[in-house]
Amino acid sequence: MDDHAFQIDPESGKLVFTPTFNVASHFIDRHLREGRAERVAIRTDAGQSVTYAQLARRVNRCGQAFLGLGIKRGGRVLMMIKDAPEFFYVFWGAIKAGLVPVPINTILRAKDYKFMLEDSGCAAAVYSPEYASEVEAALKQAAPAPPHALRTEGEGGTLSRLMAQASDELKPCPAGPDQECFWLYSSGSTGAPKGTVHSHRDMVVTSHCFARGILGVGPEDIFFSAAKLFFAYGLGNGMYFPLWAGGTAVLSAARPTPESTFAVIEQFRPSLFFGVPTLYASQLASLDAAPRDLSSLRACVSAGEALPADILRRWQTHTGLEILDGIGSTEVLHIFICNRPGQTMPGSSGRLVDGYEARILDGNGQELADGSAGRLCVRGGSTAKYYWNNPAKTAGTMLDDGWLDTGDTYCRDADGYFHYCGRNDDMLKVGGIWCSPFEIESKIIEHPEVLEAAVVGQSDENGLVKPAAYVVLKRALESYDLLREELLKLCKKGLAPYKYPRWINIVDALPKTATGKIQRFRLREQILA
Ligand code: 3UK
Repeated sequence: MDDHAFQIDPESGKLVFTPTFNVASHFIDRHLREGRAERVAIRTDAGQSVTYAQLARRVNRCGQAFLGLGIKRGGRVLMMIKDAPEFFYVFWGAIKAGLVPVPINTILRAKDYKFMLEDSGCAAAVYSPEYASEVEAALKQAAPAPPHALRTEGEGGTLSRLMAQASDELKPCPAGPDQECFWLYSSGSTGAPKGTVHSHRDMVVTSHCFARGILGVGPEDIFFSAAKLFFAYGLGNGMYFPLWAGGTAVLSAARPTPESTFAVIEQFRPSLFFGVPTLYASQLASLDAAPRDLSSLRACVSAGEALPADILRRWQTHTGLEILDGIGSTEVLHIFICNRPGQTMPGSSGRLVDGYEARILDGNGQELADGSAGRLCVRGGSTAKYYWNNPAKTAGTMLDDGWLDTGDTYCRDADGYFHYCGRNDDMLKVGGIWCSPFEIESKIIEHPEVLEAAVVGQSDENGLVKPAAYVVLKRALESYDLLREELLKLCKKGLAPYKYPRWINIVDALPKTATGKIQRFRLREQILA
């Protein structure tokens, strides 16, 4: 075998990589060798279209631009970039040049970016001009500030200008299948995100196991992911699955609403659509009002949080299509348990994806029989090796022999279907994105009238979890309407937009431990009672 290649071992079905392996060669350069140079790799709703040949040259230019800045091998490149072709250039250009791209959620606030700029010790931060105000505020506060900060385009010394001056040739930096390739930040229950370190092999494994194994992707497929590229789910759906298949990625930088997503589907006629449950729920409400043309789709996928059975059933009635619900995580990189086409069980996350193993453990680490709920642990070829700079969290999550603790409680039935039973921590998924109750509580107690606060998940009318706040005040007030308004304003201004509490309840006291720690699980029990 030439370098940068892999084979499937006919006996074990496992992927066997050449010792020298830079994943950019497979996802980017292979298409030129295989005669796809003039095929369209990317289309955008801003009217752009990029062929595989153009993509390969721009990836090289971008890698060369980073090397030209003097960024050394292994240097992190933080990416606050919208869903647009530049995202591809930066991500793959960095990897091909031996650097480590770190895509970051683009709807965060300056304080979040400051943390990641400092925690990653990045060599460069690259951002779309749209996010300049939060990112540049963070760049001013960060200590130390990264040596290089670049807007992708627009005024001043931008990446697009450096790319225009750079060579369009670049040899892949020799790496290995198990060498560090890219990071994704995963949120923690105290609000401090953890840099999750992935290797060169990991995108190959998820593409092979999930995109090929479950979806059967091929070069004719057109992919549209409403989940953005910065999210591990969207990174696969909207970028590296299409590149794996030699298909076309359709990108939209717009906020995913029923109108914006349906408009993209009608215009670009994708064969595969990827969303989160919250979006499917709002798309259904819009379909009730007016039908849309979804005839191009052959499969719809949902992940990020549990898909309520009722949403799946209503979607089937309206569109004649299934939604394949699957659970993935930043640590595993993509979906490892999933419903298969023609075999969906509404309300279940489906069965194991081939290539992954799962165990459900009790509190003592003993494996449980089918039908009992416990901690879900998973093993497979795409799991992250460690969290950056966080040996304690690494030891708690990445267990012996390659097993990973998902932090979820699951129950497997006799037919091998997995049923989600909740989180082992207090973290919430809102619209598929992590939300730390601690972070929202900290914001609420900034208000001078507030003594203490607790935030828990509560189901809305679609059965989807949203944050609910329980607030104890320092003194009684005549009316609570103004206070509720002020608290909402405080949260909407200081937190990422999806994190504000949808309900604010004023209460006399909160359930606590003897040591004074708020017991969110007891609060949840009290609400259900
Ligand atoms: C929860 C689900 C029930 C679960 C992700 C697809 O969501 C992704 O990654 P994150 O790191 O979160 C992981 C956690 O989210 N979850 C995800 N999907 C489901 N719970 N049903 C589901 N279908 O708590 C899990 O531990 O943000 C999803 C692909 C890649 C991903 N990173």
